[in-house]
Amino acid sequence: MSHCCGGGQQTVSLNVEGMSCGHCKASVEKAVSALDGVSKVDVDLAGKKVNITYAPEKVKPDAFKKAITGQGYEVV
Ligand SMILES: [Cu+2]
Repeated sequence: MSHCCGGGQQTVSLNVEGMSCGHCKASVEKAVSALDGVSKVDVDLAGKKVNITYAPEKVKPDAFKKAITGQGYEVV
């Protein structure tokens, strides 16, 4: 089975502590969007949330947590 334009996208919302400015936002977005299967990363600084759209057959939410903690932020 194959799709020409990516079926089965999923979205997850993570609560992340420690993001305080545009630089933090950019670091998190860059680290997560570098993962294979991630199509969209949306950081909400005020809400301390990171919304990620991804292909579940390619990447698991565990990888997002690792990428974010690897940048020095805490996933709660
Ligand atoms: Cu910052």
